[in-house]
Amino acid sequence: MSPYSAYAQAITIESHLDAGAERSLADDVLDGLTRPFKELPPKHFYDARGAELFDRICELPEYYPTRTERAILEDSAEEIAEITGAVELVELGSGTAAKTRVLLDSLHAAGTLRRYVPLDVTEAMVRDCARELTAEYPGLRVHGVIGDFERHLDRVPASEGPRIVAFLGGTIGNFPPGSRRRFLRQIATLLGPEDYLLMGTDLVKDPHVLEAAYDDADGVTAEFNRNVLLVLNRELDADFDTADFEHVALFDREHEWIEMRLRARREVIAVIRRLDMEVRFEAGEELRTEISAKFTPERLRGDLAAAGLDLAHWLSDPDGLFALTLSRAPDR
Ligand code: AVJ
Repeated sequence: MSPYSAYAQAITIESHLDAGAERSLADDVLDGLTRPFKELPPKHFYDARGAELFDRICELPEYYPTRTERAILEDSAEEIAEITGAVELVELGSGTAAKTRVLLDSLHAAGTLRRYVPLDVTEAMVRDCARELTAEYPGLRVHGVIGDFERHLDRVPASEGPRIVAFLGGTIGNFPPGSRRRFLRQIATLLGPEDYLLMGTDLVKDPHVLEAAYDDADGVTAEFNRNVLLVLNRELDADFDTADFEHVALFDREHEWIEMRLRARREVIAVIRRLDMEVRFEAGEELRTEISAKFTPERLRGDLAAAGLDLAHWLSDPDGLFALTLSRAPDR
């Protein structure tokens, strides 16, 4: 048997991308740009250029979440393997699975690891990481699910033993409070009595530190923010000029979340041909493009509890910038 066929057997990939994905951008634009307070959901940032800019953000000195989460993972991967005894790792929004390798290493070393289940919208990411990881970890099977974690959680295969469902990076912060709890409840349906949710959350801290993380000196985040307009230009045949919009990032102390906005520098009338619509911005008018919630332990515990989850282990860095938590679904 050639090594190629050995790897091929170790890999299963299923795709659930359909016309629904494109409809969601059109629907979100129709819905979000006709409101009195204009808004677009952050998931549309991530075309190829947006993903590249996000990777650059993760390397910025001001953007502490990525490196801090990785450091916590490195410090506690062994403990996580011990606590969970997981035979499989399900990862929501797996991307390049860079941080995941730290976990896979410790589960592999503990001798329990059998399967990795990445779920991501980017087909190439799922296929590439399936190929790489089956080669890196002998005996590992990868069951990749190409889909949107907001729509396709029900496509995650039934578990084969104790599992970790990982939702890393602090992406839970992109959900406003109501849908955050709804989404956590959906995640809870993936957890049996032996399973854990491993979630990364950014923590409340000095607003200056937070605002710098979303408004870096090199302007990478500003470019990432404006890139969503280029997505509209390409996908919906719109005619936005990114130079007409200023990047705004501010910490909302009441809601404890970062907001990113695009503020019109002058009156802007944009045409979105594919939707047969015109959008008008007054000078100074803002479009909200992202919220990124920051957590206190109390609030996180409350959100998890509202989803029927028990926060069992709190793992953080010495400066308390970021937290990884392990939560369980008590017997239902
Ligand atoms: C990928 C959602 C975790 O909120 O920090 C980074 C996205 N936006 N800089 C975040 C982001 C601006 C990031 N998440």
